Formats: sequence, structure tokens, C-alpha cells
Amino acid sequence: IWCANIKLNHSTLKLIHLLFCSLRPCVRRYRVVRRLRAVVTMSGSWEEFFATHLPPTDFEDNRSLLKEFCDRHDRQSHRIVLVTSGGTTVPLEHNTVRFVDNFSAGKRGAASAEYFLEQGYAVIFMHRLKSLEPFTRHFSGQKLLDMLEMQEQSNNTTIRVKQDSVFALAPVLSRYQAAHAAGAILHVAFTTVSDYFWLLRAACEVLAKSGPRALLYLAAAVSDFYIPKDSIPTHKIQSDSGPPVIHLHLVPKLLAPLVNLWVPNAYVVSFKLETDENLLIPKARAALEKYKHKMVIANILQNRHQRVVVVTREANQEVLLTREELLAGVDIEAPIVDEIVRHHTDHIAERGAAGSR
Ligand code: PAZ
Repeated sequence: IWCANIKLNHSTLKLIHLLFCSLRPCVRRYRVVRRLRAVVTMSGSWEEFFATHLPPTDFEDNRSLLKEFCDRHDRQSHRIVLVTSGGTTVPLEHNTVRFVDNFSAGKRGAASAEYFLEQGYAVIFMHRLKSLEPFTRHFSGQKLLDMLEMQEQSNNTTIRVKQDSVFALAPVLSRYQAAHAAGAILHVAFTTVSDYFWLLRAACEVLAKSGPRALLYLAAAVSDFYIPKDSIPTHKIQSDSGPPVIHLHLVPKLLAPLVNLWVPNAYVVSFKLETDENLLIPKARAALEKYKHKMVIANILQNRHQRVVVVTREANQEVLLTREELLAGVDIEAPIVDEIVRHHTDHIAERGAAGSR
């Protein structure tokens, strides 16, 4: 006012104040509309994706299992975590002989699921078929068979765990049996990126009821590209007609509707994988800024099992294993899960308090 060299008397100032107060709800409504419009603009493509791609054949069975699992744990007010794990495929033919795949082995998701169970969470383990799974991951390849010995006496064959393997098998077996006896873990499997999208949305639909008790831990390596259904040939691509030209499209970014529409009260953790260290933190921060979820776990391909950075709005926190810890088989997922559980507890307290106000 002074800069503009205009003098306003008291009643004019009061009028301006009143005008501002009456505009405030409109400003708030404008912000909400702008946020919704952003989702709708982005949603064009995710809705189109679901409208043009059929659900996987076992979809209804999995949807019922998800509903039953979440209802049961909701009744007991348990925290539920959805862990996604492993890579998605992009088929090049409907009768699929060939497909585009990625590197993910599913170690991050499988190990994290075990640590969430230890912390008392009910776990939906949504994983790529045949990728690593909780508990069995400790005995992949020939490890399990190497632990056994067989004795044959006349018609009687006995198979036993070798004495020096008992110490390795017993603790894992006991945690496995406890989790299954308590019905604390549900496995659902996907293969293609389209299967993954359908299952993810179905899981969100049932998790929405858990409000802030739901935690989404999206560690799967989901393809950024796909071939729309209409552009995929039915039969095996033949080589007679020369090298094929394959046109990949960008997949819709489901994090936008997931955070804003499907599970708006859940604590959502996404992952960011890069190969260039210089891009890692800027891209993790850009994702937080864009999708407005709670946390990004940033990691570099080559050392992803030794170092991650936990990126939240407030800070970047490095989680690092020493070389000795890594060689001794320590899982970096243990401190990652501890950190997330701490943040999730705060989130439940905040949202719970907001709900009761
Ligand atoms: O599955 P894995 O243990 O071999 O690797 C884990 C990971 C790198 C897939 C995961 O930590 C991750 O970053 N997932 C998201 C990848 C992405 O940016 O799409």
C-alpha cells in the first residue's frame, strides 16, 4: 500500500479483509478442482488401459482371496502391507513365445515381506510368478536338496535333514510355519504388466477400507513400456518377413490415481531405480513432488542390496551395509522396514487424530 503510494482508511481496509475472507473457500475449492483435474488428465490413459485390456484369467479368484484376507485382518484392526515384488513382462505375441522382461529377482520384496511379518503386519505378497518368495528364498537352487540325506533299509526309505543343516533350516521353518498358521500372509502372482495393473487396483480397492493402517510398499520393477493389446500379433512373430519393428508405448502412471483416488489414506512407499547416481535423488524427489505420496526408496542397480536412500519430504536418509555385513548375508531390508514402520506409526497417529477431530 505504501509502495503504491496509496493511503487507505480503516473502513476500506476492513472491506478488503472481508472480501478476502469470502474468497477463501473459493480459493480452497479451486485448489481441490485443480488437483482433481490433474488426476483426470492423467487418468485418461489409465482408465483407457483398463477399458481395453482384459483382466488375467484367475483375476476373480484372486480378488476374492484379497477381500477375504483384508476383511479378516480389518476385523482385528491389524496393519496390512501390500508388498509388490519382481519384474513384469511385456508379451510380444498373444500366444506368447517371446516377451520383454527386466532384471528384478524379487529379493527386495521377498526379504521385506519377512521383516514386515516380524513386525506384526499382515502381508499381501504380490509377486512375479517364479521370482523369489519369503522363506523359500533362503534355499534357492540346490540348497534345499543339499541339506537332506536319504537312508534306504530294505523297503523303508527315510529322508532327514543333515545335522549340520538343522541350525540353518529350523529358524526359517519356524517363522514360515508361524506366519502360515496365523494366516498372516497371502501370495498373489502376476506375470505381465497388464496382470500387475489389474491386481494392484483390486488390492487397493480392498485396502482402502483399512485407511491409514494400510501400507503400500511398491518394490516391483514395473515396465515403463508396453505394447497395446490391439497391436500384438496373435501368433509367433516369423523371421521370414525380415526383422520385426516393435513400437512400444508408455504405460499409464498408476501412482497418480493410486495416491489420490484409490487409497488416499494409506502410507504409500514407492521405489526408484537408476543406473546414474546423478539422477537418483533428483528423480526420487521429483516423484514425491509429482505424486504427493510419503516416501521413495532410491537405489542404484549395481549396489541395491548394500545401499539405499530413504527420501521423504523432510530428509534424505542413507541406509548402508558394511562390506562385512553384506558378506555375512545381512539383509538391508531389515533396517529399511524398521524405518518405514516408524514413519507408518506416526502416520497412523496423525490420521487417527485427524479423524477424531
Ligand atoms: O528385485 P530385486 O531385489 O532384484 O531388486 C529390487 C528393485 C531394484 C527392483 C527395487 O528395489 C526397486 O527399485 N524397484 C522399483 C524399480 C523401478 O524404478 O521401477
